[in-house]
Amino acid sequence: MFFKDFSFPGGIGSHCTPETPGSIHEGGELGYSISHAFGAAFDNPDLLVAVVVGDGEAETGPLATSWHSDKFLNPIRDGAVLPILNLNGYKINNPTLLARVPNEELEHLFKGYGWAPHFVEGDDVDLMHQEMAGTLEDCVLEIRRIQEEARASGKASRARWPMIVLRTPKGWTGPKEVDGHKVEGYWRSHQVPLAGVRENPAHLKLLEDWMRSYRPQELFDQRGRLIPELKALAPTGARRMSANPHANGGLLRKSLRFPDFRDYAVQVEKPGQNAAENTRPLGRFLRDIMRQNPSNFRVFGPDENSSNKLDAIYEVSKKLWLADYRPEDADGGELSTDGRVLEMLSEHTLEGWYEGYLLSGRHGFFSTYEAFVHVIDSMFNMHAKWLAMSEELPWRAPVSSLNLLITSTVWRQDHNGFTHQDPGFLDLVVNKSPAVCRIYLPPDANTLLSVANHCLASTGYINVIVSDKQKHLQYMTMDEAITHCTKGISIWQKVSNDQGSEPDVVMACAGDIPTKEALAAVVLLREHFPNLKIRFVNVVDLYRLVPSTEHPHGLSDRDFDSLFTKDKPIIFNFHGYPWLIHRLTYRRTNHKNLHVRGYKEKGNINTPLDLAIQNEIDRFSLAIDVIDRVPTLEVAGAHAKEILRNMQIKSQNYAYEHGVDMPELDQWTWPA
Ligand SMILES: Cc1ncc(C[n+]2csc(CCOP(=O)(O)OP(=O)(O)O)c2C)c(N)n1
Ligand SMILES: [Mg+2]
Repeated sequence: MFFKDFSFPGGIGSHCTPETPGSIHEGGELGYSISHAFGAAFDNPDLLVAVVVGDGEAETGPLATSWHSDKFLNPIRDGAVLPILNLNGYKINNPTLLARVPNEELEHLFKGYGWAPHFVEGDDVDLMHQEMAGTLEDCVLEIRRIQEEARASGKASRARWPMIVLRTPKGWTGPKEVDGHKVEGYWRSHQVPLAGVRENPAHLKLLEDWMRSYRPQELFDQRGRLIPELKALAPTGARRMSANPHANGGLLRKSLRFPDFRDYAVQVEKPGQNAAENTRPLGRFLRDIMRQNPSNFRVFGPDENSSNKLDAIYEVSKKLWLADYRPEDADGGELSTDGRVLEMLSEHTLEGWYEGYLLSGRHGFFSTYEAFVHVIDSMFNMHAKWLAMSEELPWRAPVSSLNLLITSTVWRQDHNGFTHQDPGFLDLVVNKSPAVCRIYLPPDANTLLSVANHCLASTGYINVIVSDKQKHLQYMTMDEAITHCTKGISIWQKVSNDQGSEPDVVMACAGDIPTKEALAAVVLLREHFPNLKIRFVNVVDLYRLVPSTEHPHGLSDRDFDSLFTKDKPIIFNFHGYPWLIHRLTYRRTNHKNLHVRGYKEKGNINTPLDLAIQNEIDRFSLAIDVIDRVPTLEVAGAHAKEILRNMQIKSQNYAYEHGVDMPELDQWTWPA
């Protein structure tokens, strides 16, 4: 039964998949065993997380950078992590680098990362058990000593935590040789050392001998049950590895305590008149969440929380820093040995910590630059898969959602340029199970607050929120924002003039800058064509575009058709790559009339309007798009088109001459 369950079609996975009780780390994609372990240890003062690291895994980027996690472990309020680097010498097909350098070099390496390495080496099973047991004991005592000292003195400082380098043969105790090739102690032992057991009797015999070498008759009774004296060795209840509640974090999860997000609202008297930094009120909201949840909420960022205008958070909790301090750090450094904001320039390590923190039952928030969230593409993939599988397991209690704020976005890379323009993460997100992914593009500060409040309270999802950090026009009062976000997509009545009739065109948009340009386009069109009936639709919840049969947030076809019409032209101004909107809507009735603008990889050092013009998401291009697609304007609109084109040329020339956009265009507001 066991053999037909393990790694067998329809059975349980060969990795520590979500179906494996006691696991928070499948390890499918290698590289973040250590960061996951640290995530579990943070704010768990009594927890000791032992983590086995493959020597091949240790060559990956995420793992290599995660050794630095030791500088973020506060011995007073955090638990401990004991890494066990399994130097078995090989990967799938190659020796490992760390196994082929002298021990002295290894020792220097790990000391250099701040660890105190202990070596356990050999291949004599009985001796090795003793030696490993002794070393583990030394390490645990050392960990306790560090913790007791810090906790007694109340002074948190950097510690040289122990780690173990365990050098053993790969495929240890497996077949020594197969078909004349060395297997035990060589890469040939990786995963399936005997490939031909079905057709090759010699292989089958080797398999039998190998299995019998573990003397199952001494371990199991006639019916295949573990004998009572061995069973009695296992701990009981939550002490069992499989029943450890930290590895089924939803069981330990306590709901966040929330201040009322409405208290952080930006005052909006009239829509589209005043600008504000969209992320700044969110920073104040996060600050007070941190205040009310001092031991189970963390904020993560790759050196960017200030840059992303979330720095209000430091009023309540600083950035954890246990390494050396300099006098100048007192001047705006916002560092502290008991800070609860984690900043390190490794998106991998942050994401790993955050996942480990969530999977062991806590809450958090991660903000990162849009272009570089791609660094963790595959980690996002793995977590999404973990969540999707976990949803099918009734015994896994739901964990808090992973909330990812994507900011410093493509459209405002004024001095950074082309490398910082990449809104493609959303394309990746929509590949994943609709059961676990959400995408929000709030157009202003109040909608961002409403979305963030919703996301932080949720469980079981990855919530991706796209919002730029620069000053942007504010459109909605808090009440309007809540209504808009609740619907996820709506017609902006004050901007539309098709009430009671059919529109000539639908102007749709998603994202802060695209929304502003679409609004400005509506104003231009009104000037030139006062009778044109325009319906203005804004999308906050991107999955509203998808059919309801495909995503729980999807609109029914009937609702979609009534918003977007069955036959009128739709101009959709999108934050990301335009084809994503086609991908989400290709089955909708009016898809053939849908014309999407978005980022097309045109950019450099640009002013915001120049970048918009280059990618044709600007007000002039959108107005031209409308002229080209509304049948009555195709010919009549020629003169207006000329004027709009001239405006594009004029504003680009101005930008190249002065380095900024023409003030009247840059400071454009909705006509009062
Ligand atoms: C990031 C990543 N790259 C490649 C693989 C494919 N892969 C699976 S196992 C393995 C070798 C791992 O070697 P090691 O970490 O030393 O593990 P062990 O020797 O204990 O099997 C590789 C390359 C993977 N799972 N993840
Ligand atoms: Mg190995």
